[in-house]
Amino acid sequence: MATVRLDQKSRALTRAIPESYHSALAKFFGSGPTDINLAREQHNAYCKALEDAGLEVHVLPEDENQPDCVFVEDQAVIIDGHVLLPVPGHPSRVNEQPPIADFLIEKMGGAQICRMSGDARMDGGDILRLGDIFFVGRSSRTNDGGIKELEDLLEHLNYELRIIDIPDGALHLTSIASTPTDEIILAPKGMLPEDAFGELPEGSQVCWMPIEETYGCNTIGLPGNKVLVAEGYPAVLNKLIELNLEPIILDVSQFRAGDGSLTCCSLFY
Ligand code: CIR
Repeated sequence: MATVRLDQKSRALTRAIPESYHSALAKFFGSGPTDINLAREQHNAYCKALEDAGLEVHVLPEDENQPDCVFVEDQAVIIDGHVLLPVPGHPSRVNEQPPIADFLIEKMGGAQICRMSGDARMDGGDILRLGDIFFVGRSSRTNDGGIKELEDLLEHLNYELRIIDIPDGALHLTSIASTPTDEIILAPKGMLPEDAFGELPEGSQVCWMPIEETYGCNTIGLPGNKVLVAEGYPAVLNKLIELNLEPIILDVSQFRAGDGSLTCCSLFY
């Protein structure tokens, strides 16, 4: 989940992997999961890494009728205690949302909940936060109606929203960029125009990574300078070390096989 600041990451919601995960949607990074036991091992290691970093982690049960249900990031947009429940951009993923919504409503007592409606569509994976600036990907999953609803919420909260057109070869904005800290954006050089993120506040910067390491640009910054990073992306790893962060490397090959990245598997609430 890329919509909370570092200091707001204390509780994470994740969801277990069903046997049906082998039928997850896959046409960008992956060609479909091949090993459900390995996927589950990798997911357990992911949850443990979050716990080891001091977070309280809740794992919702899997739903065999929802092959993509592990990718909870797409089902809710949580900003400063407000929850926007989007209409997911792919029809096969719509029924993943109710248990996630129920959990958030119960745990975030008093949170303001908005439900997207009509033709608006959005996957939470299209939203990225850098301090007080939000970026949204206009993608095959997120349309102008969805962006308008996010814009209304952010206007109410006094935050700026910048729109980024996602190239055809990518699923979501967070598939190609992340904010390992509240001042740094990691993104692959050549995938987006150099001015895609616009002018950033003093002290903030985009770190452009080699395009072959696009998948590695999805990281999760955690309190205490820790950052989760996928195994196999040396330039990204070196950049994180150069930034004085403490990388925690995870093998997420079976997330990738289902087009998912690190951020896709958690919601910080
Ligand atoms: C999908 O295509 O919807 C899933 N197989 C992958 C979702 C990944 N989520 C994300 O990037 N936020």
